[in-house]
Amino acid sequence: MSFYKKLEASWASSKSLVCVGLDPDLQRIRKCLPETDRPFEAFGMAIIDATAEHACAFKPQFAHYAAAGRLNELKTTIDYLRDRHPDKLIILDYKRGDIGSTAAYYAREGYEVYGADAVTLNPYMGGDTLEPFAAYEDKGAFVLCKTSNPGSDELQGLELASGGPLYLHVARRAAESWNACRNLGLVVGATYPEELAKVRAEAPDLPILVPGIGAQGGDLAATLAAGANAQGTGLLINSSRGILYAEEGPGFAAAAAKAAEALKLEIQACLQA
Ligand code: OMP
Repeated sequence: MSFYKKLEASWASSKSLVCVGLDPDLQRIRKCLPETDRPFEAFGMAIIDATAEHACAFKPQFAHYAAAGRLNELKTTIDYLRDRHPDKLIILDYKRGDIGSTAAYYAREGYEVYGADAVTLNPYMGGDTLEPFAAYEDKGAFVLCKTSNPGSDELQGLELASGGPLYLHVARRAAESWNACRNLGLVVGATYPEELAKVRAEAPDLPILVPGIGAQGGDLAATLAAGANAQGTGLLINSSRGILYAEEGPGFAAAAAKAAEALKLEIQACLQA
């Protein structure tokens, strides 16, 4: 199944735009699950089972597992997610970007070793660095466009001599020449809804992954008004800490389920308004 079809199917079956970010943090997990020798795996599986009903996608964040020396738990968590919840999109957030010959290895890592349906990429080395990823026709890639962090304007907002900011140039490229294989999406932070509206105008059909809701204080209503399409989809609204650590204690999974459901319902209410 093509990446866009899989994404459409995950929106349709879940009736949700929620993407649950898996950003495990050992200190916080220990308060939830004090006694386990595979804490990232146990925590991830519990969160997945508790929130799957309310989510179209999960986004494991590579550095959180790598920095803790727990990449084997990233792999088993992704395997579990694919086996138990095959209709959910798995986005491996590793923000790679390198010369094409090396990028081919990163693509193999993300899609074949970890089995992700999609990855996040940094496109600022140029379109040739995306090609090894696009060659996996059933897989997808979300390219950073206008990121959620406070300093994202420093480079992404630079005005080009040809007119308009750099991030809009990236949006146009991703919608057109970079997207020959029809498997790209964009990343735009919920902390920049005005910019999201401009990106949506340049890339009306691209799926957009939107982090920044919850812990980063992004504006959900403005995000949906700026980026949702006529069908009420087109976006994956990510929340990581806001769901994972809704409660840091034995009731963490139930609290995460509640937080994911609340986000799903708030999205539905905004879309209906
Ligand atoms: P919370 O702020 O806890 O919801 O986490 C946001 C997640 O999205 C983190 O894993 C970030 O690495 C990721 N992210 C951003 O926060 N901002 C961006 O612009 C892009 C990403 C991303 O690519 O996922």
